Amino acid sequence: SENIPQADLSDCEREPIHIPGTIQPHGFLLAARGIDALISHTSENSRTLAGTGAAVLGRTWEQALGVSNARALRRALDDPSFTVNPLSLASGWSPSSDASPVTLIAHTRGGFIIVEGEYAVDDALHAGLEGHELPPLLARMGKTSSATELCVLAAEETRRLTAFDRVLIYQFDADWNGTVIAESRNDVLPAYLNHRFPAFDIPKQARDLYHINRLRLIASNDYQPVRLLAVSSELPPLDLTLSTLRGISPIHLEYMRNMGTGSSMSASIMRDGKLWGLLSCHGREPRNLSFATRSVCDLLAQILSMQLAAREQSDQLARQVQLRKVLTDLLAHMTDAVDFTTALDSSHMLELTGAHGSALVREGEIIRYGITPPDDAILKLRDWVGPRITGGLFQTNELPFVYPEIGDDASVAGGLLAISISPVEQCYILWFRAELVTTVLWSGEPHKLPSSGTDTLRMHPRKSFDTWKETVRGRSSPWLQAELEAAMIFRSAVVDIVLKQAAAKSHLLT
Ligand code: BLA
Repeated sequence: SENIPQADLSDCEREPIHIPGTIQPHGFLLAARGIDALISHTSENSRTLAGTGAAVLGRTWEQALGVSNARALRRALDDPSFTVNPLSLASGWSPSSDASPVTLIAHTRGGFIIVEGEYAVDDALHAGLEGHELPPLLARMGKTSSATELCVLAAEETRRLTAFDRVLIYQFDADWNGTVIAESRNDVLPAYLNHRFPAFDIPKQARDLYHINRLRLIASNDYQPVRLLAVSSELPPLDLTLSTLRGISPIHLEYMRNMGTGSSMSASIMRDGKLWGLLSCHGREPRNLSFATRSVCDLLAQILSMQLAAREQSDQLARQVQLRKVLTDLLAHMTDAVDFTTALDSSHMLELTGAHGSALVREGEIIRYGITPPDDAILKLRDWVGPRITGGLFQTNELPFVYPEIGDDASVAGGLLAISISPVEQCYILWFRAELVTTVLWSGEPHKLPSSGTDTLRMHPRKSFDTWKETVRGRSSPWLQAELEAAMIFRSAVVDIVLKQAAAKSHLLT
């Protein structure tokens, strides 16, 4: 009936995934307000020297972990470098001879000390990245000839280290859709290379969390969640943002089952303090990795992010140098010319910004270079763009979206870069870039939103990940920073010349 509230996509963003009240079962958790405080939270499955499960509540750290581990924890908390990062206290420690060895990992969050005991995993066999292997790996990464090749190498290296079936480098766009830009895989799981996944696959609060905690492991997609117990029901739920065992959103576990991924690990790739992408690993079967191996993957993601940033910077610099040369040539011709427009030749004009066409408009007069819309369309466009020029420049790489009147001329004017020389004389220079028609391979149809189904009030992830092709029109390649800069430098030179010529003219007249 219409009175039943329907779940919708905004519910996804409301799920408080940092306080799930559960952990994954490949370890246990203890928490207390301080090093001298009594244990206030524990997972139902905990095994300590002070007993198991609820029996640990109200005990001291010494009683639960033993004197030497408690001392190590105290030392770690006193160390100023110990802030929020997980810290390995003891490897292979066990509360008793019949219990499995655990690795203790500690952090502080929301006024609590949280210690997680992860059951030890012996993955040393494939986790072969030793310190001495790092320099040659870095050198190999540095020698790759493109960003894509660099990402492929990082994916391959991560797969070698983790023995996952598939490793993807997943890059977010401005709308938080993600595209798989590199992939390393065996034949166990399907290929997703070049596929784009809609933003709602990873809701905002999850992306925010991955900002703070750069790595997460989901050891199995159908594990039995372990509940957290507290000494008092009045205590607020424990914030597991930085926990390594945090219980995973049931919606995401369903997503993984739909996709056929039994286990997953992803590391955040950051850029300038923002989430740029994910280094994302999948196994068809459940898979657990040691803290040490996970740390190496985190390190790889960070190295990748730095190398991508460095590469982007050097690409920008190279483009800048290229454009400076064009600019120098143009300016040299212009200073000798009586009227600067006679110095503008087609090849320099187009090279200056990497355009396919350009037009100089002065009053009703138009000089065209390369491939442009016809004169009447240029004049109309000039009238439209004039008032939109701020700080001397206007640019878009999706002109048909902001100026639908461009109509069929969009094929030669998907992108527009415009500078004003003299608004009084109605003098402008426009550069055009041809429309770039591209095909986006979506994994599943993006317009078909996930549904709440009929039986429940919560959202369900989509079931189909079949490729769905979308043809994208009306856009050009984006104008690069160096190209916008070149246009601005050119503009100030022309403005200068025009002013000087005007002054000379008025001098002659008087
Ligand atoms: C989390 N969704 C995630 C994560 C990924 C994806 C990578 C991070 C956790 C992880 O590493 O597994 C999505 N997984 C992908 C994508 C691929 C993949 C794109 O393998 C491509 C190959 N998900 C939905 C809907 C909702 C949703 C409709 O499809 C909400 C109603 C939620 N996704 C969701 C939530 C999380 C998530 C809540 C956080 C899980 C957690 O950390 O607890």
